[in-house]
Amino acid sequence: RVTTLAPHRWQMAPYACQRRTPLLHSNQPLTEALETLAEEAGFSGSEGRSLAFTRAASVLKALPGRLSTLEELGPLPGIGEHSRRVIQDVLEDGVCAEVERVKLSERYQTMKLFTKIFGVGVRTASRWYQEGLRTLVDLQERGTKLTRQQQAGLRHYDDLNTPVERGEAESISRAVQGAVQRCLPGTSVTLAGGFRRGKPHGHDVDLLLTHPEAGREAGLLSRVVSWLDSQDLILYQHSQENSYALQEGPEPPGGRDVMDRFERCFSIFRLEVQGGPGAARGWKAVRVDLVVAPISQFPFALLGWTGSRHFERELRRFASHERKMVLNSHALYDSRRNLFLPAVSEEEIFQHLGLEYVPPAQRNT
Ligand code: DGT
Ligand code: MG
Repeated sequence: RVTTLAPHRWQMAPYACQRRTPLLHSNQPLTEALETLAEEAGFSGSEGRSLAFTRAASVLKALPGRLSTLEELGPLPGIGEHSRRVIQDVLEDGVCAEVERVKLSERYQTMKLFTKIFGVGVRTASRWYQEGLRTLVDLQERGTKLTRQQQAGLRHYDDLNTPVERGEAESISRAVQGAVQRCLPGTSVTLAGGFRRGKPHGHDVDLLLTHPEAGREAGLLSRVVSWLDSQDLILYQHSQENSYALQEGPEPPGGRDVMDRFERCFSIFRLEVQGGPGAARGWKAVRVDLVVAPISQFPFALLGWTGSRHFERELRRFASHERKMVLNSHALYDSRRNLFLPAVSEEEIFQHLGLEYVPPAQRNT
């Protein structure tokens, strides 16, 4: 008896927050190509196009095996025509000419160089590019006006663009732990961001602080930062006060960036090191974000600061489009019933949303 096998087709849930996406996957060359185009689109201010490439890459990261032909993709959600062409090129030739062109283009390379400066976003980088600036030396020689943050970013450029190892992140976490125990015993320090998702290295260290008694955390950050500073552990910092008032109700998604409303410190730490690039001087500059959350908002803050960025975006999109709920790093609001849905854990937030729980290690979309 002869059976013809139908070509294999992958199945996939439409939202990235409904899928499990491990750190390591089998389609690296494809996702790298798509993410380069996503980055390039972001540099040109084409947010929609950037998102389309990011979505396509995210689908491929969740595939359980290596894609060998375009046909296997079938009608998978979230992969548009342009992304399919890129995938086909890479599958057939190992590279995609469009991606290679982008990578070699002066604009892309310059934008990458400038946006890697702490405190420089796409808009500033783009303006500098238009003004004819091309190198870091150009910035200095032409007397470009820089904020205090950008000056620090430029001063520590090489260190800040050297990956932070997990051991280094843990050592910084311990130093902050020591500081909070002096300032407010009982405060917990949680390593969030990529490290919580199991990444072996990252671009910064994201630390979440909270205290089990509501209200005790007020004013904590400035005391912690002063103490760390007195120990010569801080090379740069600027803090922002808590500007979130629950009474106001959450803002609609896609509006202002609501994740930035916690009491928060953007800093550069001076980390003592034995080996690596800073070994000769004995220390290395590391980007650290300290965020203070009141205990009632902690599960939302933890979920919001664990990432990935695309996972977060998809969670909020799912909440809004599928559940008429507004999710941010402070709260979850049900617009149909006009009420906030409290939670004491990340699991409970997923339950409120009617989503299967996705552990941090599977949020690498
Ligand atoms: P990394 O540090 O490059 O290894 O990777 P991640 O995943 O740790 O990325 P990171 O540190 O930029 O951000 C971690 C999560 O925290 C991310 O999913 C979103 C949230 N987050 C961090 N900074 C901001 C911010 O300024 N605004 C908003 N809305 N969210 C942020
Ligand atoms: Mg991070």
